[in-house]
Amino acid sequence: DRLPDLLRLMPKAELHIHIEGSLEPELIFALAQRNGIVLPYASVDELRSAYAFTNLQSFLDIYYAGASVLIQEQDFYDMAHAYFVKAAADNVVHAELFFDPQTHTARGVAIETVIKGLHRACVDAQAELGVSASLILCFLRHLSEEKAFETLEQALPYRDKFIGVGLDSGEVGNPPEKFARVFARCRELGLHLVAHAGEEGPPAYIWTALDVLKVERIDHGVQAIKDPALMQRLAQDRIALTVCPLSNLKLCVFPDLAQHNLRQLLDAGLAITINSDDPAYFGGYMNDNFTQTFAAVGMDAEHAYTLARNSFEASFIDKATLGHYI
Ligand code: ES4
Ligand code: ZN
Repeated sequence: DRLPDLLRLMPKAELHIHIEGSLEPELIFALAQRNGIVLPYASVDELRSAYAFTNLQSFLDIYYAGASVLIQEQDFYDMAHAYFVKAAADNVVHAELFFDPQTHTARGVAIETVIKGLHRACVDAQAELGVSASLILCFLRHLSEEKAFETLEQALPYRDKFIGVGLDSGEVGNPPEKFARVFARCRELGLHLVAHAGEEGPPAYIWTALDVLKVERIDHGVQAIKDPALMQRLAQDRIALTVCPLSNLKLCVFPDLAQHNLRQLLDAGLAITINSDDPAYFGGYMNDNFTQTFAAVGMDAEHAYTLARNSFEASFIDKATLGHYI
């Protein structure tokens, strides 16, 4: 069976990766030691054994705790560099990385430290690994829109170092329209716009992400299947969904991978992509997501080709460069 080899070897783009979610337990411990931080876990194995999640919030609690070891610019560089090495090994040739500045500024880390470390890793990824990479700044939706505006202000001196903004963290109770004004401002600034919607939240959140925030892609979006009119809208406008199968499995959005709806969404003509979300926490990088999902839902080489092409078409790569990939 040559399908797993095709999945591993085909060039692909990753459009949904929280860089703080690529922090492996070993690196968490190494950075804690480097920065003199005492973790509430005795060992790497003890930390990893805490990775048993029941929903999004149970994961976010441990994900924000893990990110607390990131202090210096070099810490952010080392985290992103480790991700790019894994991405290159999976034949990811382009990646758009989410980062959560508020997770760090709330602890007294300057946004300059965050952005400079991550951006330098993106520059080196191209030179050393042939991976093109850009950054997308995410606002934490459990915090206020006022806090999002403050974060945008702090980031604007580094406007040339990120290509867009997104919306992440706890979804239910924090609908996209809570961030209508700050997204309108980002749109005026010429930033690309994306938002998590329909991961745990209802189809209504996908509608308002599109119609109020005017996002170009939906992160997750798997709950769209409950709303036929929304399915039609997503198909007609070629709105990409950045789906993360192993994430959905680990956060109990689906009871097992065989019941994931990705194949139904793809066969309905939606612009589906496969992504890793938080690979250090969900047990797999890009090729793990591809091989396990294909085995579970029974897709073929044509699905593989469509998913790879979708990943480039849904990316924010400029039109001229896109022609090198598709
Ligand atoms: C996230 Cl899986 C997921 N959902 C929402 N926000 C997030 N931040 C990091 N991972
Ligand atoms: Zn995500």
